Amino acid sequence: MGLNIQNVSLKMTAGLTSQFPSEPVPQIALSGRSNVGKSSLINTLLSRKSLARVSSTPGKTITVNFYEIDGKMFLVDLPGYGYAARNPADKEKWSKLTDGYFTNNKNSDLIKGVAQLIDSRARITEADRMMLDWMNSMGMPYIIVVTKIDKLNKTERALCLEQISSDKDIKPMTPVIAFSSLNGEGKKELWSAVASLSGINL
Ligand SMILES: Nc1nc2c(ncn2[C@@H]2O[C@H](COP(=O)(O)OP(=O)(O)O)[C@@H](O)[C@H]2O)c(=O)[nH]1
Ligand SMILES: [Mg+2]
Repeated sequence: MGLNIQNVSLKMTAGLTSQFPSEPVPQIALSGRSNVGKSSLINTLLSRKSLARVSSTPGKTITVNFYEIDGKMFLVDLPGYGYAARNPADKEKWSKLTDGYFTNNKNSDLIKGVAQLIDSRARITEADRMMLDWMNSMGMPYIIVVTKIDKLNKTERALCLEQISSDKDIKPMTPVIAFSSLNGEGKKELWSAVASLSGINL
């Protein structure tokens, strides 16, 4: 019964779409720009210090990382986008992998939803909007996770969450979760949302 989150492993670090695992379990993808706090969120969610690599310099390797949880689901760490210094070859690889994950994937029916990460200070970027547009048009279920919320004071935080919740590109009623990997805020809410998207019992 339930999900044993002690039982977790990095099942595959895929640089090619052919390496995507095909276990018949639900997948929840994590999307966001480089440095938004995706790796930190994975570590926080799975109560691990360094399962996912956290870096102060935006990611060098472009891979899709599949974390298997208790043999029952995958959390899928998509490559971060929007890193300005990226060269054309990297951009190409990013598109190929991300596109390959969502649209050219024989297991795409296993993708039950996306956690879209938005930096509480940077707010919604153009690249975020492209992703939101795409999910809206595809009818892909998603939730919004506002990261690094510890960096805002009370007033800033209220304004930030209000602005994001009422943003025109975010579907009405979409869950918006304030999250901090620093102090663990939002971890419980995020797990509930992930469970509900994937149809898993916690
Ligand atoms: N204050 C604060 N810093 C964070 C938080 N999450 C991530 N960071 C920092 O943001 C930087 C990028 O984090 P990382 O998890 O590697 O982001 P990724 O590129 O999206 O995987 C690192 O310096 C982290 O320590 C958070 O919740 N609060
Ligand atoms: Mg990362």
